[in-house]
Amino acid sequence: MPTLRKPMLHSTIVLAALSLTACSATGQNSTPSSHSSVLGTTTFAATTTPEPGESTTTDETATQEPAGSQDAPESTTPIPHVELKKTATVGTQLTDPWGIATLPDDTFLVTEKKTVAIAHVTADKTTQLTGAGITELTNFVGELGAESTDEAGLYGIVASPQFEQDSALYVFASSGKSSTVFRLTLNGTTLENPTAIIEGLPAGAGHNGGALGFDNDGYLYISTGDAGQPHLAGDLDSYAGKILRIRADGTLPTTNPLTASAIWSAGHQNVTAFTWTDNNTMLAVEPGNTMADELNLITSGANYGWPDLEGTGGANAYYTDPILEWEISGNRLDPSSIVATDNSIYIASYANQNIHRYEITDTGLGENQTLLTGTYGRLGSLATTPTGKLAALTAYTSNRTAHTAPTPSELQPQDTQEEKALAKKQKNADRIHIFEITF
Ligand SMILES: [Ca+2]
Repeated sequence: MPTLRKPMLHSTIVLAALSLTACSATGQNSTPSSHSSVLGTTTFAATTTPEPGESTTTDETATQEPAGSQDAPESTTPIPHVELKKTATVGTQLTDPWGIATLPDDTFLVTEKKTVAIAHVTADKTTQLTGAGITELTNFVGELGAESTDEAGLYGIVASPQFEQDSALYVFASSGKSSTVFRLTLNGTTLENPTAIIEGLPAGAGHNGGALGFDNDGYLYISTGDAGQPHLAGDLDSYAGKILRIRADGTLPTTNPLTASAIWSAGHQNVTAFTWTDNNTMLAVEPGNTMADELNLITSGANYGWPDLEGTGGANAYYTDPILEWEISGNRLDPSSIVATDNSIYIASYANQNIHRYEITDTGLGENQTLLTGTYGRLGSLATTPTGKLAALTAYTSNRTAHTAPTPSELQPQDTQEEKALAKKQKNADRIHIFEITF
């Protein structure tokens, strides 16, 4: 059995992210008044893999910092607040949308989870893709999913970093028994050349992960949930409850922490989304079980605690603490998505039906600004556009976190007043809302 040793860096990296001292090399003014030039000098450590025996520098003051409650990171200056000015709402007749990918021409591809469909959404129309790729996805979900649960279907979608050259897309599909990531090519309105680049991923009646994304170096990351078997999250012979890292062609990088394994990090219950800052720092969100929702800074070889631990408590032991957490018994977040742009991170919240923004400051993360509260109902996947806008998928009916509500057309006479109110509220649901970020 492979061993995922506690990396020497894995706890200090998290703390360094909240340390002022680690970024003083540029002599940058600590006033984060501009959003345009700070990302490259944030204190987030680059997510490089430490070599065996590599020495680490521990900042003594940093180790005194609390590293995990929502109000722990202190900002020395108020953050410049932003406004999200809606510029468009696109995407009609989407059914249970889950994943969103932005293409270089400023259009979107959206996965429809349960209908096993992919829609191309432009400013003026929504087109359902056809072709051998859709057939393959349908066969995979359908054949294996004969006994499937609501968790079978399509999840994350991401465009190749070289999309303009290779027209390639990556889609996470789950049958409820197992999951596969397919590579496909887009040709007009057809999806062609389906190829499984990693398959046999654990899946179950819930917690099937499904996030996909490329880091700034072109590696593909995949989140898998614990598939309803929490102990597997810490089992390094299982791909359940992990973040995986592979090359775009499906082969294994030589720089992963385990030999002959796609595992990049362990101890996750169900990472719903991840993103990278401009300096390639990886951040991931995952809803908790009974204790705490988490924002984690993901580093090679780290274990984030599930199922032994939720929230803080592991930084001095085997596990890596979150850099932010939200108590489930208090004001939980139930995070559905995260993107980093313009020197900020934006986290979509199912529970609060809003977006929480944190500026990336010299000291790590700044204050929290909440946006869109109560305006659009539950928010699903977020994406950034080539022109710097923020796109938010309102996926009110998604079973992504088991928060379901009927659409207006699904209402039955016996439905409660609460359900009717929910249905009315989601008139904006199952759309992509596009926002200009103004400072
Ligand atoms: Ca954790």
